[in-house]
Amino acid sequence: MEPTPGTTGLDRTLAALRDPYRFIGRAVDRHGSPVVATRLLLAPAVCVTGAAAAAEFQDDTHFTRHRAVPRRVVATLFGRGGVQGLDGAEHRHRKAMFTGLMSADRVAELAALVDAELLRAARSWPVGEPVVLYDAFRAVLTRAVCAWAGVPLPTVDAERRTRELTALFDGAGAVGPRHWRARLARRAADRWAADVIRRIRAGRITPPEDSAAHAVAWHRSLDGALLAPHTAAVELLNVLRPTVAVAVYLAFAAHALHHHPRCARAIGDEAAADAPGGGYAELFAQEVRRHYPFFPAVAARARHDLLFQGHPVRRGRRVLLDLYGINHAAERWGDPEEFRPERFADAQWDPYGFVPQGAGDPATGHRCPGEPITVALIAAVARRLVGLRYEVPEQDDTVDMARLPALPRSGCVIRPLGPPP
Ligand code: HEM
Ligand code: MYR
Repeated sequence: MEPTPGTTGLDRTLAALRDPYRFIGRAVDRHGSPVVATRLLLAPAVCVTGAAAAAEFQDDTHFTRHRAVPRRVVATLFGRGGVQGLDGAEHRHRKAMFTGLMSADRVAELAALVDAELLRAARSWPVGEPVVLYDAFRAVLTRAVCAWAGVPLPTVDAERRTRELTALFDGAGAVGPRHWRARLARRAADRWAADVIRRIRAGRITPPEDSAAHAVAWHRSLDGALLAPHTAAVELLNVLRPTVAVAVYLAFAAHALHHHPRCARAIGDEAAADAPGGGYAELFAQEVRRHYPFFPAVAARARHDLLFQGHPVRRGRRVLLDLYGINHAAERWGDPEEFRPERFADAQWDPYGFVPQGAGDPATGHRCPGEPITVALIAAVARRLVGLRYEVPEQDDTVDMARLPALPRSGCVIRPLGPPP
């Protein structure tokens, strides 16, 4: 047994907030160990990186998600009582409700809805006027995902719901007014979604049987009971919110198309040949998810005193797994800072080595169930964007790595040169 390098004496929360995506990677480099002790949010914590650490982290006999995530993230991003904080049989049962929504047909339907909404939006853009793509994408995704999920969205409410769903993920890791807006948005969104659930159960709205709203409203726990309205609301928002959050990846996709014209040409050629899905646009989507920063790290707590990669970890200690660092590990990716979709053409899928949305198996662990949606939407929007005629005006589109989530500073501004074909 080797002592864990690092120190729990000095609180490092501010340093983590200054550089949230590289904080763990830097600590690991400094100490020359993939397991480093530190202090965050006034409590001792352990930071870990690497595929081997990711595999060990997934073992729920050693780690629990109960109270693993900081309260401020639960009060905004996740909500109380949702799948993210469950363990064991209860977690697997609740998780199946989400994975059940991701059939290839249903994912393709969502991609088609997003594409149609984006085309509709593009038709309304005045030629020559700047459009902030990140903002346009959030509005498009909100409308599309509500339609797809069976959630009524009157036109007058669309802007407000877009703002609330955005605040939930945009302010979770912020400090100050952005964070407080997220807390207010959580309250408003919980009330809205609980009301949708009550109306479904009262028979006042009847979403299609294969929709998310139907699945959540009628889901039964292992004890046979329907979810409490507030819990059901949190789970319905666990479908709506992250789908709107795909706008972050879509902004990065627009950024990549601009900075790597050869990728735009390859996607355009494929679309022109009317090639079926699964081609270059999908490799591009995977590289967007690997290359750009989004979800920095995931958290769990040690169930008991244990050895992690040979280092002692005390019972109850919070352990943070470095998602961003694993996607940028030089040993695995060779040239991690290069944007190169081709690397996915013959990639052997390692569920612990490519972890943009968590590690391991989504059915048994906490890995994100929404990856098929995320990939399909990035690919569909990339295909649509390369078919539009626009110029990219001078702007600061550098990626703000100190922001949570990171974003191109300008939000990616384009100027349409003509109506969509
Ligand atoms: C879990 C990221 C999109 C639904 C997660 C986790 C991450 C993540 C890092 C936690 C993994 C862990 O704890 O080990 C993302 C990112 C997305 C995205 C960056 C891009 C926008 C989606 C979509 C959906 C979704 C589109 C559903 C439509 C969920 C749910 C969980 C989850 C329900 C909780 C799973 C569990 O605790 O078992 N996601 N996600 N996510 N994601 Fe996503
Ligand atoms: C989702 O909505 O579930 C997916 C996208 C959310 C991204 C939010 C990124 C910042 C949150 C910081 C969480 C740190 C947890 C240890």
